[in-house]
Amino acid sequence: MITVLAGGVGAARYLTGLVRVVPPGEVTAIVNTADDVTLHGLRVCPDLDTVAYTLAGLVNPEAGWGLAGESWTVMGALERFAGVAPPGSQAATTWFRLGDRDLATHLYRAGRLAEGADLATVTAEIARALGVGVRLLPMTGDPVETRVGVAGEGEVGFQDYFVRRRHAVPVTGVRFAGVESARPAAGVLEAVAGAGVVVIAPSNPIVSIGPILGVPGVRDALRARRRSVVAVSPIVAGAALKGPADRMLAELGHEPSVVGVARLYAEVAGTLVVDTADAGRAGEVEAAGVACVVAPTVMHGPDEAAALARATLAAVRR
Ligand code: FO1
Repeated sequence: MITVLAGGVGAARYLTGLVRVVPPGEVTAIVNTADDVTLHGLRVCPDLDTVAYTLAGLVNPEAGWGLAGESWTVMGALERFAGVAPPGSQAATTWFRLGDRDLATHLYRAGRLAEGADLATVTAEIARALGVGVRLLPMTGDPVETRVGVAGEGEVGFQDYFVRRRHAVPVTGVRFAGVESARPAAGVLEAVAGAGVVVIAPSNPIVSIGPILGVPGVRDALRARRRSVVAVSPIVAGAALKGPADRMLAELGHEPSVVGVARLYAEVAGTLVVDTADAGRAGEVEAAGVACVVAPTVMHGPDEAAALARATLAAVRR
């Protein structure tokens, strides 16, 4: 069994490579839910859906999220209420784009949650419906919400920072509201303790992997088997391949480099895989107490993702 701690796009790409190397049924993905947002009475789970859609081969390949071949009729029709929604109301929100087919996923999830099903159960149903063989586990079924301090504006929700502001504003702080009292979803701690290898996928260390590590019990379970936990750096030559990870690291006082990532993960991961562009920094990664493996980590397509998955597994089985 291989367990992968996963955020959104980078993790989803990595997983498409991993399932070419090992049978999907041997993979469990523990997915971040702190990006989740309740909108239009629906519980939207961006990272769970991005992983599910990507593994199902249904994701919009340009965006990395949402469904390919999507239509936007409902969003267009919702615009007509923008003029009457009172200040502060989210009911006519269209800056967070929910496609017509994507909405079906949110309708199903909201309906099942309203019937009393827990998020892990509903996630398994959605994965089964989409033909996803990897076991998808939310990190928790309890409400955890990433709150981002934005310079000069106070604290905003994650999607407000990431989408509405296009993460083009410096962050002054990040916290995961509710994480202290969140219970790991059923199977999460067992998936960490029982796996042959645990992989921390190339996701944003602060807002994608950070919340998962914050769920009580997860950090300890990883630390207990640190030697067979391997992380893949999402930072290559000081930059993030997608999203604000590099800027967030710097804005929050970490070095935006493989060394900064190594220091963040040193307590829970014994090995860090860095891109060939960062081969020269391997010594500093090792000085941070983390074994360093150099391999191509930029995944343009499934072949490179599979090669990275192989290198990651080899790094631990050394
Ligand atoms: N990202 C955007 O940049 N713009 C959007 O309108 C948007 C809508 C959206 C809807 C559903 C979903 O599952 C993801 C969506 N995302 C959108 C991506 C999302 O903000 C990110 O995937 C994660 O939250 C960060 O990993």
